Amino acid sequence: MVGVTVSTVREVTYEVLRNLGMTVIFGNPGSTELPFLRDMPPDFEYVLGLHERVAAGIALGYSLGKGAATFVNLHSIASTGNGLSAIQDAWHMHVPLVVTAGQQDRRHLLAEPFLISRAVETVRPYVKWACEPLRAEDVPASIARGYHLATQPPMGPVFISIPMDDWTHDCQPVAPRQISGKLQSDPAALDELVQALDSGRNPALVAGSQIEEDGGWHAVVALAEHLNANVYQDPIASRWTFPRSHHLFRGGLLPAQQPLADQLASHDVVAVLGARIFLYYAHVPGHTVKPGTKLFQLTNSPSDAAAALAGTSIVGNIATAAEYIRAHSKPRQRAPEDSAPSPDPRPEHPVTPAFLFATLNRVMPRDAIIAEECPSAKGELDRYVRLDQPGSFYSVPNGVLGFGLPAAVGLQMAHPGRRVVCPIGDGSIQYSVQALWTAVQQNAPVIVIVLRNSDYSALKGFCDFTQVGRNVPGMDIPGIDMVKIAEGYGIAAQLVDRPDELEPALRGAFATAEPRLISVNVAPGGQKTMGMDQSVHPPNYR
Ligand SMILES: Cc1ncc(C[n+]2csc(CCOP(=O)(O)OP(=O)(O)O)c2C)c(N)n1
Repeated sequence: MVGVTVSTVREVTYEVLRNLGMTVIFGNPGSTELPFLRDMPPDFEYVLGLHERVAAGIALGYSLGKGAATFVNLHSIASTGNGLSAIQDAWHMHVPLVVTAGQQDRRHLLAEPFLISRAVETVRPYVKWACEPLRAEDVPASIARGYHLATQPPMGPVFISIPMDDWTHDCQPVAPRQISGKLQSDPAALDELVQALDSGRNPALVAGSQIEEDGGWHAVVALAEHLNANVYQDPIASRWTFPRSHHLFRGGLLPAQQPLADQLASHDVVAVLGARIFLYYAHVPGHTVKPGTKLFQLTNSPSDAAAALAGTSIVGNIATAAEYIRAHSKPRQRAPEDSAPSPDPRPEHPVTPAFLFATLNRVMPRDAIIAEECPSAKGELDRYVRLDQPGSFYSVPNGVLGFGLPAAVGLQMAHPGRRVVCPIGDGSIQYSVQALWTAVQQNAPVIVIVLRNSDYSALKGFCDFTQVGRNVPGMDIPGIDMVKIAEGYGIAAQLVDRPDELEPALRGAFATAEPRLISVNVAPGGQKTMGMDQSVHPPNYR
């Protein structure tokens, strides 16, 4: 066209990313990405992860911390495969990652060259949209389209595969657009819930992770206080979405049918805000809730609404729904319930997880953030760590280890004014240990606390829980020196063996503005599986 300045796919893509606010690129490069990455504009930053699980996992933490979409650039199928578990985490956690990966040169794809990628097919079950644009000049608009899809509720990752010869093609600019994707629930359906709450004897709320996705923390606290209702956290919560020391908070629900129904048995109306009904782990059949209980679900996910096992589901934004219910329902009075504080754990040798978390809770700033992955010590963490601010807690969304450390680094990068703590098992840290290096390179002062019990305690606990027995291989991991490994990546590290060494080590870590790793020799845990023991009648796999 005469008189129109023609840019390249590469130039237009950088302009699209700039307009969408995605100027930090998380990745691990390969030959198929070099034509894009060369001469990166100076207003962009590249954050290198030494493994793609780590690069995409740090992006995930960054996205959670910023509450914004984040751009990831992986290498062909080689690194999309490696990064898949982080993409899966983003899928389950509703995190808007815009993931791209290089593809071989279009001109010889038919000949199946070295590094040819079937990444689109590989990631499809775990993304909202996966495509390889049919034409080179569609690449920037595909990234914009992916962004707009990723950021609409329920948010989630998208994937675009880009052949390496596309970047030099001519391309027209892509005009920036705005999309408002906030969906309001049907007021008639909310009125039904209001009526149930008004006529209920003892209603309860279940807080789920979507409360944070929808910016509903304060609206839900206000609703709970208005209703004077007990509040439970959803089972195996990937985010804490209610202040832990609030007088209405009653702890987490158990992840199995009958035990969960038993926990809620005293309530005649249960409103689940932003969670599935329900996320289970052990198969203990039973009712979803006690028969006769009126069960409601508010969710931003049509898929979760469709999959709920029981009750009435109302799709829409959680924050505005909570505000509507508060404005239309009757306030309730009732005498506060007593809840005995957990007893102070004693300093024992080896250190117990309970003592570790009680000490951490005493020492850490009240606005600290936890990104955790300590399977057998989860119960103690839950009991002793009390954080009351939004955005304080993140955990493995679907049981795939490797989430915790990269998420902690990304969260720390997103929140330079808050301190991120990563309590992590000596087994779990091995799945994404390279994130330590990025923490050092990015000056992200994350505090990593390794619970060193030299085994897979959670699995041993599960063996007992399900009566599989202990004659199972691969349960012990002796001889790992995390202090040396951390030092090898350039991070200051120290070993804690005795209980009296713990508090000074933690205080020392909080006093510096650098990343730190503290490896604590702890007593093996795993007496309970996600808070459950034989009393719940677990499945028997023997
Ligand atoms: C990627 C992945 N591999 C394996 C597992 C199975 N798994 C669940 S818990 C666990 C043990 C983790 O060990 P550690 O971090 O030391 O915690 P501990 O059980 O000792 O508390 C393993 C291997 C998993 N969930 N995810």
